[in-house]
Amino acid sequence: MADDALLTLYGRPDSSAVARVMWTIGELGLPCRRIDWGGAHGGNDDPAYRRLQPAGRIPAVLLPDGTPLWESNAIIRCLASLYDPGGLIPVDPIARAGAEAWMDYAGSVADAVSAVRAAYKSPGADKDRLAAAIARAARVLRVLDEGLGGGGFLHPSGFGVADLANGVWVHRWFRVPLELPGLPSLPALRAWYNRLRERAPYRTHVVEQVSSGPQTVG
Ligand SMILES: N[C@@H](CCC(=O)N[C@@H](CS)C(=O)NCC(=O)O)C(=O)O
Repeated sequence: MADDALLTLYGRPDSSAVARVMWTIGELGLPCRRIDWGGAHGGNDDPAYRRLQPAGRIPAVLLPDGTPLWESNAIIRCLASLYDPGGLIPVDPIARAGAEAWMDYAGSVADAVSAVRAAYKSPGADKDRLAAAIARAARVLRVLDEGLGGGGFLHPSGFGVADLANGVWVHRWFRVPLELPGLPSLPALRAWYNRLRERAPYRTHVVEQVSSGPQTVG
């Protein structure tokens, strides 16, 4: 590799998991070569790729020394720890666990937002299924809304891994069609989303890549 500070990422840019890792790399200002992989590009089952990413999913990342990383949140934690300890990720174990709790909670956010998207995109969009999915998402997202309180970011130490793990799903949430019935009011979450949108790496890797086309019901 010509540039020994270069990261390599395998993955298509419109994947939510790829987007949050690219966003992290952008926040860290690290040079990165992204190779289109997965989706229409294929390659997931190449034996050489499976050695980097045992599940055949995207993304996979190679550190400058060739060490492979997989699972987006593990990659985010590792890059933050290597390149910005005490910044994007707390060093103190208790503070770190607090930030990582929000990272783990992103799994619940992903499931809830995905269920709403699947319900409104399904042909004929079943009203009961949609109402149940929206009610569940409202409960899950209210935890973020209340966690954010008056402002700032998800973890008291400031912008970091907690935000990086959740930001793509909240973007997807605020892209759902406004005509869906029963959408909750989430003022603190909306304000946080607006603060994220002020960050150039978020706009480049999340807003412009993920769910960027029209979102329609049915
Ligand atoms: N938990 C994994 C999820 C990885 C995953 O499911 N990625 C999806 C895209 S978001 C994927 O590989 N889909 C198949 C493909 O795009 O080829 C992570 O966060 O890295």
